[in-house]
Amino acid sequence: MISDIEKTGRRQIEEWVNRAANQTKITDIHTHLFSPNFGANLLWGIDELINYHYLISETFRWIDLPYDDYWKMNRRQQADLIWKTLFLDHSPVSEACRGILTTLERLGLDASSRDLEAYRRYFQGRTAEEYVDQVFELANLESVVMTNDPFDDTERPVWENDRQNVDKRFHAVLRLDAMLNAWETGSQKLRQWGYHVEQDFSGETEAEARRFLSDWIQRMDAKYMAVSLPPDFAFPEDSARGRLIAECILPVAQQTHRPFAMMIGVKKLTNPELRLAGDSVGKASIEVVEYLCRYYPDVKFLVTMLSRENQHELCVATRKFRNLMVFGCWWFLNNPSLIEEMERMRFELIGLSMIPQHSDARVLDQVVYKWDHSRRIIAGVLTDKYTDIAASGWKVTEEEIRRDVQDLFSDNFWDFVNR
Ligand code: RAT
Ligand code: ZN
Repeated sequence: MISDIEKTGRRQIEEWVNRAANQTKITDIHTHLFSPNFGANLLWGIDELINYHYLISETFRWIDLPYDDYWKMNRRQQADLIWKTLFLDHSPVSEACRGILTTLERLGLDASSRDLEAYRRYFQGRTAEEYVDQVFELANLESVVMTNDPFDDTERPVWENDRQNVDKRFHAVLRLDAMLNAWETGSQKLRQWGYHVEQDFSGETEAEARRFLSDWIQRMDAKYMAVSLPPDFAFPEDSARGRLIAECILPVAQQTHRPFAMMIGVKKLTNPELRLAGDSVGKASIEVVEYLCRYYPDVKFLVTMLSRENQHELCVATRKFRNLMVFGCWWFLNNPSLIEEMERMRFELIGLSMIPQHSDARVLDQVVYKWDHSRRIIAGVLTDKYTDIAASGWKVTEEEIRRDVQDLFSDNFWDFVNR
């Protein structure tokens, strides 16, 4: 039976938690956004929102169009098709569709008008710089962490020639998929840039690959190194990736005190015709994470896993290793029902010592809805948890709730990076 006192207590706790969740500024620890000085790399506005790859795959569920015909269309034509298919011909109930409606509403646009041209007009004449300010305000963001790929030819020149103009609210991450998952081409690039590496690891390859990592961590002031990994990721492993991780990444992570982020469980191009929208998910091995944490206690690991089936064992592994920080509800897990389940389980198993969410936004405006939706769910679960301990006589205070939310939305990340 729930007593009246408990009901009053719950209402008070709910008010405190909601206030803390709404007012605490967020550090978004993994996005695909860019500081405005990266030009066209920073995506924003209604046509980009609609062309999100999550929505591209949903659209192809309904249409017979050959994939190539879609890719030949311009951005606007693609957005028109997605809008018609997912918003007009059917109701937009999926999380990615709903996200657009939340964003329109938070921008002050009339979602009920269904008037795509009016939404387009709203963005005309805006600059990326002013829109970044507006979106950060709406999403209550302190800062975001980018995904920075030195192998990307549009990005590298900015780091080489214009890094002093990176907006201070955008932090860098050294993303290493092109090196770790494609060493044949990765090693060629490194050679072109003056690092003496060989595909067969002869000569001074390992030392030179370490020099490359250190140079780029320094150039970007990268907060961590990161890679996405397949479900069958193994370590130790007799492969280029295994060797690079053992001999280059882990020593550099240890020496520079920068975490190594592993995003595990992505099956690349399950349907290649869908391009970026064609990736899928598979269950990975928790033993690999445990092995790394155990045998490299001086390396800090940020880990997120893509499969729902991995979440419980990842929480348990996090209980065992203080050099492991679990983060986010990644990609196919970034849906209300799964976020709720995951946060509840994490609070129960590891308390507040984790990073509950990241947005993974690819389009600037997306942080508005992604944080709106997640903030609400995290606050709801926290309210339950504080109410439970209050029912045992523990004195819950607004001040301590604010401290805890500050940890979850920002400080747990920064303390982990800086320790
Ligand atoms: O969530 C996504 O948009 C994915 O396509 C990936 O970018 C993933 O988040 C990644 O960082 O590899
Ligand atoms: Zn991502």
